[in-house]
Amino acid sequence: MKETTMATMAQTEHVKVTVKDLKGKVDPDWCPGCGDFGVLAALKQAIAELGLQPHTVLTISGIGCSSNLPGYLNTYGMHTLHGRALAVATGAQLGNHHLKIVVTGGDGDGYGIGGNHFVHAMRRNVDLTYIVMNNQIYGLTTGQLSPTSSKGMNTKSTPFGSVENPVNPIPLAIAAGATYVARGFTGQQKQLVELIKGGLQHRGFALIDTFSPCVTYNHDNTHEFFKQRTRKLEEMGHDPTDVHAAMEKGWLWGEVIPIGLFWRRQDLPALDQLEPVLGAGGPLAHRPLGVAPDIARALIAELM
Ligand SMILES: Cc1ncc(C[n+]2csc(CCOP(=O)(O)OP(=O)(O)O)c2C)c(N)n1
Ligand code: SF4
Repeated sequence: MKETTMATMAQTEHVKVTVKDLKGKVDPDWCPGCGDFGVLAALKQAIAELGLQPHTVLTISGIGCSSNLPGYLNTYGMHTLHGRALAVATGAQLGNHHLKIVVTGGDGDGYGIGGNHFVHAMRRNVDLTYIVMNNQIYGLTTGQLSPTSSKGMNTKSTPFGSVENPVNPIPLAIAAGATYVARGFTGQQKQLVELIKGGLQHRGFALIDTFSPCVTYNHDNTHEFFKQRTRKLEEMGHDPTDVHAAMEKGWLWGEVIPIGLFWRRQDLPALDQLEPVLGAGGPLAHRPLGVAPDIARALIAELM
C-alpha cells in the first residue's frame, strides 16, 4: 500500500467510510443511462473499500459532462478549465503530496484539448489517478467528433464520416511513461472498482481509461457494443509486467477489445519523490510560509 495511504489512514483509522458518506450535496444531472453514473459509483466504492477519509481525497476535473463528477462526490473537489485538470492536479500534488488526488474527465477534455498535459504528466510520473470517461464523443457540446471517435463515424461535425484515425490512449500512455495503465468498462463494475483501487494504491501516474457510453449522442459505441466485444485481460493470460504484450493488446480493437490492467511498473519514483525540497518537512501546504509577510505581500503584488 502507498506510504501516503498508510499515513492518511493511520490518522483516522477508527472512522469507517461508507459509500453513503461519499455522496455529494448535488445529484448528477447526467442523462438517464449515461455511463458516467457507473464511474461515479465505482469511484465511491473504491474510496470506501480502501477506507480513505473524504478530507484526504481531492478530485479535480476539466470541462464536460463527465467533468462534472467532483460536484457529485463528498471529497475536496475542483472544477477547472477545459483540458487543464492535469496541470492543476500536478500543482496540487506537489503542494500536498499526502493528498490522494483523482482526476476525472472525458476523452475530449483529456486526449484532445488536454493532450499536451496528458503526455507530460505521464512522463513526469506524477502521483495521480486519472479516470477518463471515454464515450468517444463530445457529450456536453451535443455530439461532435472527439479524438477517440472511430474512423468513419458520423457525428454532428462529421456528417459524411470522420476521416481521422483515433487516438489510442493505451499504447500512448505506455509509451509516454505512465506506470499504471488500465482500461475499464462501466458494464463491468466489479472489475472497474478493482482497477480504480489499484490506481489509488499505485505510487505514480495511473490511467484508467473507461468505456462510459453516451446514450444520447453516440449510437455506435453503446453499452451493447462493448458488452459483446470486451474481454478481460486476466482471462487472456496477460502479464501486466510485459511491456511488449501490453502494447500488443493495447492495439487490439475489433471483435475483441481487452479491458483490465495492461501495464504496471513499480520501480520508478513519482515526481514528488524526486523533488529535493519535498524530501523532508512534510507537505508544503502544511509548512509555514518561510518569508516575512511584507515580503510575501510584495512578491504577490509583483506577480499579479
Ligand atoms: C477552451 C474551451 N474550448 C471549448 C470548450 C467547449 N467544450 C466544453 S466541453 C467540450 C468537450 C467535452 O467532451 P468530453 O471531454 O469528451 O466530455 P463529455 O461531455 O463527453 O463527458 C468542449 C469542446 C470549452 N468549454 N472551453
Ligand atoms: S450527453 Fe452523453 S455524456 Fe452527457 S450526460 Fe448525456 S449521456 Fe452522458
